[in-house]
Amino acid sequence: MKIYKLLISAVFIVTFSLTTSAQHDHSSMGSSSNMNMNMNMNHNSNMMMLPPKTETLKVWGKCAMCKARIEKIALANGATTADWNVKTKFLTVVYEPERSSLDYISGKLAKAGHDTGLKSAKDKAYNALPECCKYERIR
Ligand SMILES: [Cu+2]
Repeated sequence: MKIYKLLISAVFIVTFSLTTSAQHDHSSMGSSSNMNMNMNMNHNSNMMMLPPKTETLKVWGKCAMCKARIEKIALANGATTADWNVKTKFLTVVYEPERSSLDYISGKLAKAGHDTGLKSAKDKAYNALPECCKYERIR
């Protein structure tokens, strides 16, 4: 009778541990398939259009000519809207992440002689700016 009880409890323990490990397997499988689903969803949304990004970048410049130049460069390089504030020296751009980036626009501005918060212009590019545009360089 004692042996019988022991057997039952052994069976119970084995069943219990099997059940819990099965549950554990199940939940880990569940979470990994959830992860796959999320990854697929991200993948799908990457294939569709991501929402446009609005970002602000410091761009050194001086005058209305700078404003026209800076905004034109941003618009020519993927920005859908561009607004440079002559007082604050901040450029606000809206762009589609698939088509442009702040880094990319920044590089183009530096090439035209404008230092930015991300990239410094080469001296040659800065020197090529019209006299009225030669802003005070900070670096
Ligand atoms: Cu200027």
